[in-house]
Amino acid sequence: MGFRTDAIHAGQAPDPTTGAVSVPIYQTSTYAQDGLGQNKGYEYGRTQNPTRLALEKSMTALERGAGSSAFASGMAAETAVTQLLLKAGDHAICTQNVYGGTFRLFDAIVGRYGVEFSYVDTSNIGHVRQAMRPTTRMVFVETPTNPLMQITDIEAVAEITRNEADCRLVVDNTFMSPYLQKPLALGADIVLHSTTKFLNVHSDSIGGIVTVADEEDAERLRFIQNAAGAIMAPFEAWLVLRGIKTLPVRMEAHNLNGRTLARYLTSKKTVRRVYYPGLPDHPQHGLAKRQTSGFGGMITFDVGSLEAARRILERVELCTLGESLGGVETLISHPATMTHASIPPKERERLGITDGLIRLSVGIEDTEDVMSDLENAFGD
Ligand code: P1T
Repeated sequence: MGFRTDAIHAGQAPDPTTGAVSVPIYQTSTYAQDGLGQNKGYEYGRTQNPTRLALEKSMTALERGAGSSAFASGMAAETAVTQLLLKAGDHAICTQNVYGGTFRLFDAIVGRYGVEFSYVDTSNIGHVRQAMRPTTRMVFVETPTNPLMQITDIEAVAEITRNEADCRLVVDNTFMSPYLQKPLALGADIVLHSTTKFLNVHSDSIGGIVTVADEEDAERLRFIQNAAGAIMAPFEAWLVLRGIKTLPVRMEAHNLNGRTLARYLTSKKTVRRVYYPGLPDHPQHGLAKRQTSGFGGMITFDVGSLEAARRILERVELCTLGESLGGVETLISHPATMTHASIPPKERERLGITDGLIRLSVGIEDTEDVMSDLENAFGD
């Protein structure tokens, strides 16, 4: 089936009991069993839930994988991936300007269990090759990166990881969604999302999901999901299922608005630099064109100083100042003090996450309204 058909139907068949076209929210902690060892495939809510299962089937179809497991947040999904792939003595490579929470998880938690991380500019394939060690078990790539919108060539990294025993390529696909980018088709082994963003879209739930290419990984991940227990709740799964149905049409709208606003921002005197893969002067514009079927709605721009950024962030009215992204509403944020505050200031400076950086998650409102809100906030 085509992507748009799968977005509506995969995993979301009418309920066999009642015919309900919306997958019911199975709000239950346990299931009545017919006898000892006899059940309908459902024993306990942490282990199996039909609403969660529907979402997992939907995402397996959309990412073209072998299986998926849904978690309580994007961070819980990432934690499960580290539990799947890493143990003491292993080495892992991670894209250097990832979401601050990802860095915090690897640096402050997983690192304490005897796993060593190298933070690498994965948009430079030579750097990835150089960082590989015989003990490297995971290459974690975020593309585009949050917030600097750097693109990593997934196929080229897969070429490297494929030749290494037991090394998996993991792609955080949160910024693109499976509509715009399909990492497994490009050779990645594992793809994950914070479903909190484009998949859920209405900014009313927190969740995460992991889809894997390999059947054994899928089984092991289900084991981890049950054993460690950071499951997605049935209501959240239902909200994400609802969001997914309109993912294709929304991503087209984010895309269109993103391109228009990125071009507008390049025309502003106050804006020193615009980071958007859809602009011809983006260093990896060609790669983005090849690897994705659209550039999405995430734009980062630099206005030179904290004061200039503060002025704009405090003057916007339609754009909502807040963390998160991928909602129908335009969200505006300040990475240095918000999403990336957990990265030490020196490291932020080295990465280019300056105090003048503003991140825009372009929603699907009328573009002219968002533009005029920004125009008022710039005040020039
Ligand atoms: O917030 P949570 O659902 O746990 O997802 C974490 C996460 C993982 N990966 C990426 C690329 C992300 O952007 C995030 C969360 N990001 C934000 C909250 C933000 O405003 O950037």
